[in-house]
Amino acid sequence: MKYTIALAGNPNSGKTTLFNCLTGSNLYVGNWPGVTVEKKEGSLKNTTKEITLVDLPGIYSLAPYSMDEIVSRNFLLEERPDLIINIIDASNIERNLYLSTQLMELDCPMVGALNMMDVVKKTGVEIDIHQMEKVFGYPFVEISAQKETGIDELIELVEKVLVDEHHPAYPQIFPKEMTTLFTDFDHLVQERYPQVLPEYPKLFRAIKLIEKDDEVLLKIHDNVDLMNDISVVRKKIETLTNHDVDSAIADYRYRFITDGISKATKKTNDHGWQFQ
Ligand code: BGO
Repeated sequence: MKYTIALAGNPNSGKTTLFNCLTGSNLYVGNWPGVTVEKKEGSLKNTTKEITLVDLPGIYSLAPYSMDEIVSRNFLLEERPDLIINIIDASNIERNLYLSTQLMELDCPMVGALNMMDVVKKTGVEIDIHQMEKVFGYPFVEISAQKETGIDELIELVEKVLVDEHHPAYPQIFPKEMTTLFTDFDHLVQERYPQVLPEYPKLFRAIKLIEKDDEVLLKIHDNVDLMNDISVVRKKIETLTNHDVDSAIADYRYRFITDGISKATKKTNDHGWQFQ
C-alpha cells in the first residue's frame, strides 16, 4: 500500500528543516502545475511503508489570498492526502494553531508536530500532549527539527495513524448555535444545489460559502438563488454574534484555541513554582 502525506504549516515554523529530517536526500523538486511555486516531495525515511511526503508552501490560513495558500489548499482538497503532518511552532503556539483549526475542517487524519520544543523548554513552558489530543482531537508529538529530537516518535505516530481505520471526528470549534447554522446551511446546499462542490468536506464547504471565499465564488458566481441563501445565513450570524461574519468566525477560532491552550500548557517559573 502506498501512502501520500502532506506537510503543512506556517512560514518559519521549521517546515523545511523538518522535511529534510524526514526525507534525507531522496527528494524530487519541481513546480506546482501552472505556477512558479516550488514543489518538493520525497520518501519518508526510517519506515518500512511506502510513504511519499509532499511539502506544501508555508501558509497562515486556507483563505485564498496568496498563490501559496491556493496551491496548498487545492492540493489538500483535490489530492486528499492520507494524512497531514501539521507542523506547529510551539513557541508561537496560539497563532500557529489558527491554521490547524482550518485543517481540521478538511476532515483528513492529522498529526501535530510541536516544533521548536528546545526553545519552549527553556522558557519553562510545559505542554501536555495528551491534553492537546483531548482538546483538539488529533495526536501530537514534541519535536525539535533543528536538534533532530522527536523525529522517530513522529514517524512512529504517522505510521500508527495511517493504518488506523477509525478516524475520530474533530471536536466542534464553534458554539452550538453557530454549528447548527453551519449544518442547517449545509443540508440546504445539499438539497437545493447538489451540484455545488460535492467533493468538498461538508463543514469546509459550508464555511467557505458563508465566508464568500473568492475561489468558491468563482465556481458558483452566477447562482443567484444560492447567493441569496448565503446572504440569509450571513444575516443570521451577524444577528447572533453582533459581529460581521469574518470577524465572528475568526474570533471563535481564537477562543477555541485560547481555551484549549490554557488547559494543555503550564508555565514553571525559575523557582520551580507552577502556575496556569
Ligand atoms: C534559521 N528549534 C530551533 N531552535 N530552531 C529551529 C527549529 C527547532 O526545532 N526548527 C527550525 N528552526 P525553516 P520554514 C536561522 O534559518 O525550516 C529554525 O519557513 C538562521 N538562518 O534553523 O526554514 C531553522 O521552512 C540564522 O532558522 O522554516 C531556521 O517553515 C539564525 O527556524 C528557522 C537563526 O526554519 C526557520 C536561525 C540563516
